Amino acid sequence: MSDQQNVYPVRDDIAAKAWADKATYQAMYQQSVNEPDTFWAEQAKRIDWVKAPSKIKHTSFDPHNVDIRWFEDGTLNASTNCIDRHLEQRGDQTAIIWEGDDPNDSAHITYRDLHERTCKLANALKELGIGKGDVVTLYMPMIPEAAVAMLACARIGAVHSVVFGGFSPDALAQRVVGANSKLVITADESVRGGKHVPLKDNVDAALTRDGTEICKNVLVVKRTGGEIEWNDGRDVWYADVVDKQSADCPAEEMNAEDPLFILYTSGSTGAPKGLKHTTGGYMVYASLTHQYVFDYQDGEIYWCTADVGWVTGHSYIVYGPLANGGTTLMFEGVPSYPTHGRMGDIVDKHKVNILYTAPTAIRALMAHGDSVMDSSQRDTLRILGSVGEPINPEAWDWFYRVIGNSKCPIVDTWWQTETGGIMIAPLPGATDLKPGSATLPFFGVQPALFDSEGNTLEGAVEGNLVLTDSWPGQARSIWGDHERFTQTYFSTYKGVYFTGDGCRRDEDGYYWITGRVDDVINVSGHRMGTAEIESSLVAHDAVAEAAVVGFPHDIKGQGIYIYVTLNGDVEPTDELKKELTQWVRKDIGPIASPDVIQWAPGLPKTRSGKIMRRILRKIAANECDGLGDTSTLADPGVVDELIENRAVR
Ligand code: 6R9
Repeated sequence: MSDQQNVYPVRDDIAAKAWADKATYQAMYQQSVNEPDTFWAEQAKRIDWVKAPSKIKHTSFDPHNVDIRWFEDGTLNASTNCIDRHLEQRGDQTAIIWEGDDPNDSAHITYRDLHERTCKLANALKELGIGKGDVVTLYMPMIPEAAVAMLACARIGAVHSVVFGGFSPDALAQRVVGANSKLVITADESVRGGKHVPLKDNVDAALTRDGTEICKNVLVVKRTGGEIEWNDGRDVWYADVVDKQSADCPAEEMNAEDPLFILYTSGSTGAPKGLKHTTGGYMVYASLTHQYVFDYQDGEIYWCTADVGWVTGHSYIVYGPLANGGTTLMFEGVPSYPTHGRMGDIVDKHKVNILYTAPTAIRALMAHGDSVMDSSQRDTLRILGSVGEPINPEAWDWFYRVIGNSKCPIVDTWWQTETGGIMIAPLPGATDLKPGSATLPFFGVQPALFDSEGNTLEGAVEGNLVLTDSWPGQARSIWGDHERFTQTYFSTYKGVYFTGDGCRRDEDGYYWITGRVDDVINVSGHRMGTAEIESSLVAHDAVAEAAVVGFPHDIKGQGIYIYVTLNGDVEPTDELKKELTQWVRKDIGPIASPDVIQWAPGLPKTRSGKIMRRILRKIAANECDGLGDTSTLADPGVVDELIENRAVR
């Protein structure tokens, strides 16, 4: 089908009251790229500054000197922007709706409550010796305290580093050490789908690892009352230290370029890297994108289903919606519990207007048929959003038709941990939709497609997606390793930011993300480096060598396919496959669970010893006919062996 046949024009009812129609988008976009200083000086006014910036854009992508600064002489505080400035007008408005894992559990937290809770925790953090510039690690369930903790850190100028609660003790330890973190905030247990996850036990295990002595305290929220070990002198109950504090805590005046948070993400090589996001540009960008991309209108109920452990949770559960004085819903559980109708039920229960979720969640529900949404009406919905991976047209259609009752535009939002906020996406009142396309760039975003030699490709074409100039939400560095930041993003193509994604542009200038072109895989919207999983496997005694690739998976988007070469004397048994599966889960976390393990007596390598992943990807995808050129292989025979014994799915 040609792209032209499947177009969903902007709806009149949406355009009539939207923040931007077609002409507004065009005018604002043109100004944002032609006169960035003028455009962003104006947009910066949406944020309350202690001292308004006079310098706007100061950025260089030159690989000899990558230097990214926005609003550099401005000062502000992120937490007052998310809370205090709303108190007068909307102190009694709900800031956070919390929906527990159990459908009978929910809570409404007003802006006034949020202020009190944030100030008390901020004072408690000070009592624990945390101050400006210190890094606090958050390893938390999806409970209001997670948002409060982020805001409390921001209030006193501490830098938060949220680690997804599904990561293993080792992964957590690595991030505590990497960020030199003095405090971990956690809960006794988290609850998801009726099951308890032992967060505190995981923290205990993590803090036995080398280098974690830097961490002096563990602040523990009592979520379930489940049994936990207690380490006197290190562990502190949240209520014990927070409840007694004053509800007043002056906010630290931060420079626009002071760090707001670190967030670890996977790349194609090496250990996960902690991206550094700063305060001023990030806040301007998170709030502007949240308003325009979701067309957020005053009083609307907005629900992003992400976890706060991912960048989507940072920008679009916490900072964006709260900076805009919105009502943001935070869900503790999973869409399949207690029934597959839960997502629709929550929409009805809380009268949700905007629903932002991930293709993998949609596909998982879709697999149960249209009737999974029978328990709900969902007629409050106005706008739908998708993020995390390409959305296939079938899932798009189901999302549109079944969840959105064929009346809600879908904003397919392409962006990354590194970009801080949404980069390519439709605006509901301005952009005609094409299922599967993230459509057009947001204000200030200048995409280009490059071939592998670094030539710019014009017109309707496919290539590697780069961004030719900076935007305010961009990560400034990798924590403690600016050289790696430069190497990773600015050295493949000189003078531009390389995204790692492949992309097609059609005749209307619409962008269609095709997926990663590096060794990063995307499993259920979670980013993982194949190298991380490989290094976990080779640490097992039985394993001589391992190669990990992604393969197409109906629900997860990509699954994890592992080729393992065993040490000479080891028997390849099903028991051992189970053991290796457990090994990886334990080492990295359940999100890295292998889907398929194939024994590989040999791996296809070039004569210089490089594993030919291109071939392994084809075999894993069952595309054995088009293997392409194998003549550079040191031993072409291993390929036949792998094809013959490939795992049949
Ligand atoms: C926000 C987030 C980033 C990678 C990115 C790309 C993929 C995200 C997408 C998408 C196609 C979309 N991705 N959104 N691909 N269409 N709408 O997901 O950040 O976890 O860092 O992942 O996810 O491959 O490079 P992060």
